Amino acid sequence: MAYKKNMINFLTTDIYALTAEEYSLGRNNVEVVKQLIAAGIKVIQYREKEKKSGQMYLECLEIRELTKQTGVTFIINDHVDLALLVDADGVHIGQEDLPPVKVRELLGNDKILGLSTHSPEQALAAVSLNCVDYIGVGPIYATKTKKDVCQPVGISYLDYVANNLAIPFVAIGGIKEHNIREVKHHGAKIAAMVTDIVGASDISDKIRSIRSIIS
Ligand code: 3NM
Repeated sequence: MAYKKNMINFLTTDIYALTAEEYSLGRNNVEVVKQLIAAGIKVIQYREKEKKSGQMYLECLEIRELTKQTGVTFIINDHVDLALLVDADGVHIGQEDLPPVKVRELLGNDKILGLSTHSPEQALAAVSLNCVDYIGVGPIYATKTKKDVCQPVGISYLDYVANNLAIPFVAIGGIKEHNIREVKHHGAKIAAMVTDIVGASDISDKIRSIRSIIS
């Protein structure tokens, strides 16, 4: 599948940051996004499992405005309706969400569609659908952030994807400053991170410090 124009940030970024207000030390999602953008993050996913859709809509509208002004790619977790309403750049879904082909029908061809995968079989299935732009590969390490996720699949699954598949992928799950070097070493160009970043007292310092390790 040819890469879309709005995949450029994806193909050139190092860190993919996700929101998680409960771990954000009292800062709200919008404040965290402002700090992520100020720190030079180019791809941000809004991930919110607790809030009502009305509140999520208002937050996403604000985040869309901030990301549009700064050329940051804005992906919304799960909620295709929200992504369409605020004109986000794309949607990220999990294995138990609507079938990717159906989500693609709703999204149209210009928006990015990401799919979480947790095994070689799921990765191969994602590729064969021919409608998914990138896959999540994880959880690489143990994580408490995703409540329903399987046991860590470890570095071996990352190796499999890095060595066998051509689809863009992001490594995710338990990735932190102290282990990101290993993830990069095993072929992940993009590391998706939640708590290590949004839970940092100084988000900018944290990102600088992660980048000094992987650059
Ligand atoms: N998806 P943290 S693991 C949102 O394996 C998510 O698909 C995963 O959070 C997957 O960086 C995960 O705090 C949580 O460990 C990642």
